[in-house]
Amino acid sequence: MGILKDRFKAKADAAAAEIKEILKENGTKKIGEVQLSQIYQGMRGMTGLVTETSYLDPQEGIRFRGYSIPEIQEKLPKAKNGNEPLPEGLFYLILMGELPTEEDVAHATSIWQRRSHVPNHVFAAIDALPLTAHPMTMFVTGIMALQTESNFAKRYAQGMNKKDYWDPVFDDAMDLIARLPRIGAYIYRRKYKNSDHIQPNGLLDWAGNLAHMLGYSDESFKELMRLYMTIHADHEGGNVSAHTTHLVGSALSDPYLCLAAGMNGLAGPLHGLANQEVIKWIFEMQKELNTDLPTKDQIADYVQKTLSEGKVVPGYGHAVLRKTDPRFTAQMGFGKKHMPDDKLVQTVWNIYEAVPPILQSLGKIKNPWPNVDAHSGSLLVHYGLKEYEFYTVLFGISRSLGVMASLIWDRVLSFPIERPKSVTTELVKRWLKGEEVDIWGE
Ligand code: NMX
Ligand code: MLT
Repeated sequence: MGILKDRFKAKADAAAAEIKEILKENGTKKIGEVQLSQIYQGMRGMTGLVTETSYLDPQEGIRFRGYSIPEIQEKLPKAKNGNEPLPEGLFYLILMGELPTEEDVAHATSIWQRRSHVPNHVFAAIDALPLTAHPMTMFVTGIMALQTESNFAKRYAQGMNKKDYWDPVFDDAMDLIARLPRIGAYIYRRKYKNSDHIQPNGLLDWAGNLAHMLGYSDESFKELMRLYMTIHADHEGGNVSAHTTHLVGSALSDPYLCLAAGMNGLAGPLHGLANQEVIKWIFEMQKELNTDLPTKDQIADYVQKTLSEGKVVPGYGHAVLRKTDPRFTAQMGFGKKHMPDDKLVQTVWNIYEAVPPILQSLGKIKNPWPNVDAHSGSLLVHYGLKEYEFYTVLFGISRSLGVMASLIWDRVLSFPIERPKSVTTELVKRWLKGEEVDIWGE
């Protein structure tokens, strides 16, 4: 790992010097105004974070270090005989800020292969939960049990110079990423396959090995995992899982504690759990309408029913995006190539035609278009992975790439503890009356 770490440190030192200079010259420049409504309404549209790994353009969608999804699909190295980008390459790109060579990607694969051992007590901790526990509960329990292995926690306890924090955080991040596929697959096989576990294949790439351990040997399922793990990895810094990981890290909690916290956020139905909700919703619709290929009119009626019950249409809408999510489009491309006649996949495409005009007609939804979660489950079901409660674990394994790369940057740039000011409505009312109150926290 020395080569990667040394290269990273050289990049980070240069970036830190540049940021110092930028702040020296421009630190007092204003980048916007905060409206009262924004502090009550989820801080939408308020720039409050620096995240180096990716940037989300509301119209265009995500760019990883400047590269769009179609660009990374084209430019990132592939597996032998494969067409989809390897997530190792995406990790390298977002961490280092430059496209990897084939050799860089092979190096990342070998680091993760070597560090993938999961100690037995982690499996024992997961086994202590009832089989009825949600896979995300098992996943977070597994990550927390793995925290015993934290290099950062050990070195901090021994006493460490703050300049060195990034170094064990780097090690922990790589260890964690390496081990998560094993934990995820263990959960899947325990809950759904009678604990008939599959040993890792040390010759496979990170996502290919995940596919193998889940029990899906189809080569195109491996390809799906490579694409899935690449496109779910990062979505700039303000989404709940990334922001939570970053926030908890700012207290110098070790990467295991940070990732577990982030994954708890991902487990919410408005965030990552939406991928299970989409398939659950479609299965319920199929059952109620007694068809596995509902017409667009039937879908439209079902959407109206969902809305009239005061529920959200899962997989649609976004806090930042204002167009169809390019991650949806990438998965649609995979569906067209590998399974154009699959009825569930076709239903997802029919929903894509039926839903946006209905949501638009309500007049209050800022983005009527599909997000990443509207498509992912249907591709998994095609290969037989129908157990939708497991889907968010897959999202989480992928998201570890983005949030861990960002956490390394947070520490190498010495970002301080995150502590925004909050106010009470009482204070707001007094401020509105013109009283002299400390609304700005100065
Ligand atoms: N179905 C029904 N109502 C919706 C939807 C939807 N898909 N999306 C937004 N709304 C409602 C929203 O609940 C709010 O209603 P009200 O004023 O009555 O409280 C109103 O429209 C305005 O919301 P927006 O400002 O458009 O959206 P916001 O930024 O607050 O929320 C989401 C963004 C993603 C939480 C929201 O669109 C949603 O709940 N979508 C469905 C769940 C989902 O797919 N989440 C996955 C997001 C991606 N991910 O993986 O994390
Ligand atoms: C994500 O990938 O994190 C979601 O699209 C949610 C977000 O960006 O807010």
